[in-house]
Amino acid sequence: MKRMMIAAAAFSLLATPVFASGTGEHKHVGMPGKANDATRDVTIEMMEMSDGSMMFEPASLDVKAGETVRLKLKNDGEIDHEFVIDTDEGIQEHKAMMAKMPDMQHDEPNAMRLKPGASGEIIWTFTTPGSFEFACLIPGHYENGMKGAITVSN
Ligand SMILES: [Cu+2]
Repeated sequence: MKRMMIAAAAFSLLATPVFASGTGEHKHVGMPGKANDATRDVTIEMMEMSDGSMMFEPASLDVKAGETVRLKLKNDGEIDHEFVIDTDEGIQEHKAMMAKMPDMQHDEPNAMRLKPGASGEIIWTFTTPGSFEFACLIPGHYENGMKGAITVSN
C-alpha cells in the first residue's frame, strides 16, 4: 500500500507542470525578453572552488522593474552547471524535482544548463518588484553555494 502511494505521488509530480512555476500562480519573476529591449549586459560565471564549494560570480543582481537584461552565462568550472531564475518557491520546487531526476534536461526559458567551458545567454525582462533567486539545481550544487539573490526595485 505504501509503495502504491509513493508511485502515485511520483506520477502526479510528473503530470504537474512544475516548471511553469515562473509563470504560474506564483509571484512572477518576469518573462523572456526581446534582444532589442536589453539595456544592460550582466556576465555571470559559474565555477567550483578549491575548497569544494561552488559559486556564481557575481552572486547578486540588482535590477529595476521593467528592465530587460542580457544575462551572459559562462561555465568556468570543470563540471556541468545550470542557471535557473525564479521565485524562491519556484527554485525549491525545481530543486525537489531535480533531486528525483538528476539527469533531467529542461529547456524552460528561465533555465539553462552549460557544459564546462560553455557559455550562453538568457534575455530576461523583470516585471515585478521583490526578491527573487537564481540557482544551480544539479543535486548538491545549491547546498554547496550555487545560489544568488535578485532584487527588483521600483
Ligand atoms: Cu552547479
